[in-house]
Amino acid sequence: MSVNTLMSALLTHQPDNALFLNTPDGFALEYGPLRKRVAQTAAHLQAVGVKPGDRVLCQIAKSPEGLLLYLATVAAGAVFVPLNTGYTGAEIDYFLGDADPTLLVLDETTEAARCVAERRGVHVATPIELTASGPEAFPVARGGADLAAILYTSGTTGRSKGAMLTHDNLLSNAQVLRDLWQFTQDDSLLHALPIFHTHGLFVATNIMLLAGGRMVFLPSFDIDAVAGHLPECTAMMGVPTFYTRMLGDPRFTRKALAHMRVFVSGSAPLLAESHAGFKARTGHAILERYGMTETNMITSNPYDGDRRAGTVGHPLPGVEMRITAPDAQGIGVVEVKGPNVTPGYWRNTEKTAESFTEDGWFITGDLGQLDADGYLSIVGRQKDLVISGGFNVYPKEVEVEIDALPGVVESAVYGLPDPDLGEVVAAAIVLKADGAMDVASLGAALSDKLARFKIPRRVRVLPELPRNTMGKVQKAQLRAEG
Ligand code: MCA
Ligand code: AMP
Repeated sequence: MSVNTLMSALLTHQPDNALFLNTPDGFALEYGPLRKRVAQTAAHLQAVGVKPGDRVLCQIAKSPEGLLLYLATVAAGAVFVPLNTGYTGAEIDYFLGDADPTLLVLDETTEAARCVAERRGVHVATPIELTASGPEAFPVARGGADLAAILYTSGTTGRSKGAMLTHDNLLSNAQVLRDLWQFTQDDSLLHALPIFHTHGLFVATNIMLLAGGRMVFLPSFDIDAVAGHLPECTAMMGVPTFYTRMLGDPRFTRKALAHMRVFVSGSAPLLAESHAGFKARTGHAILERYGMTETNMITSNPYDGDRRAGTVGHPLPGVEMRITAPDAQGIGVVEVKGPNVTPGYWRNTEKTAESFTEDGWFITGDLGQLDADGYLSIVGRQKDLVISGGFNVYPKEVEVEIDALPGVVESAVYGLPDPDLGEVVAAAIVLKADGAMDVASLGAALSDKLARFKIPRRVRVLPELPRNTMGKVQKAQLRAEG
């Protein structure tokens, strides 16, 4: 009999197994009730017309219901498409058009949202409606090559692309990471990441569901809540900002964290000094790994063995990695092949073709270098990208919006180092005569177009942009000038 590949693996634990979820407001769910609620939610999805292969587009706050919706969508044979909660109406409209969903899930279904969605023939519902008790549906059979999710990532041309992720992509990566990082049902993960990205949704959640462990599910990274709940946890996963904030707080001592098994970092570079500082303060060597939405996780530092600061470790078992066209220092583009890699971008054969080599390797756009022991370091990026607190911002997308503003001739958007977020978005703008622009006025002008995290926090007005002889804007020079 055919099975639902991902759900058959994730929802196998005994009904009385350790708590699956536990939120600060006391919400608790064990594996038995979880299975039942997933089946009930899948039935609601089917009742509103969601069929196998259909997309379910969601923009919802982090909650246990959000997680049920992910699992139920996959159980119904459909494709989960979560969106950053910061996206504006204009951004959502683009995703509605591109993802072409059957159902849009919003925390509050305002009249305006219903009108926009219904004009496109899309049903609108809330997570509460969809996760209410009712009849149960059996998981719909889905094979490993079927889609489980589409995650949007911005592109260098300014338009977001939907990375398609199959059941096999997600399951293979979660199995490898569970084993490598030795997660078991005795683990309790402090989960403070959002669940609309790979890190919080797939790396954290799929691993814990596979292991049959417990999660303390915080709505966001609140340092007091983290300090309060870490004593009942064994593991934590986070972006580097989590660890720099913990280092700035005297409560996270060696004694307070002595019971912890592992701290994992990823999504953005962890500074070697943060790694060393955390080790000196707490005795824990943070385990840094590297991945991408399109590839899931690619490399990891060892669980047993030397976790080297400033490196992202070795390729995961079953994942092939190579560095193409290395220069004299061995620096080249990281390329990947394996069961973890996306089959391509949703309804975008052109971008899919551009992202793979002729012999089938996915081109990450990251510049890497291997040391003598095969540890990879990400030393730069070929792609024009800013990573702010773990959120990716593609400068082109912001430049297009700034350039469209009245009074603007042109702009260049780039990243500047920031002690808290790693990088922040900055803009250099050339104005028509007599214009003026600062952070506040630019923020106000872009507020209904771009999510807050994409809006420049530093703005400079220049008479012209620095260009090389080829006419290319010199972003390195802008960065150096601050
Ligand atoms: C929030 N704001 C931000 C960011 N987050 N601005 C720039 N960069 C950010 N990352 C803005 C809000 O819009 C708001 O703006 C103001 O900052 C305060 O919001 P608040 O929610 O209080 O922010 P915070 O607590 O400071 O949040 C920072 C954070 C959070 C904890 C680092 O951004 C976070 O949880 N990031 C994790 C991202 C993540 O999961 N990435 C994984 C991607 P205003 O005041 O103007 O309204 S997956 C991935 O990259 C790959 C696959 C991988 O390898 O994992
Ligand atoms: P995303 O588009 O959100 O999937 O982000 C993927 C990108 O984040 C990668 O291509 C890298 O540039 C970056 N990234 C993820 N993890 C790390 C890490 N540990 N160190 C450096 N960069 C990272």
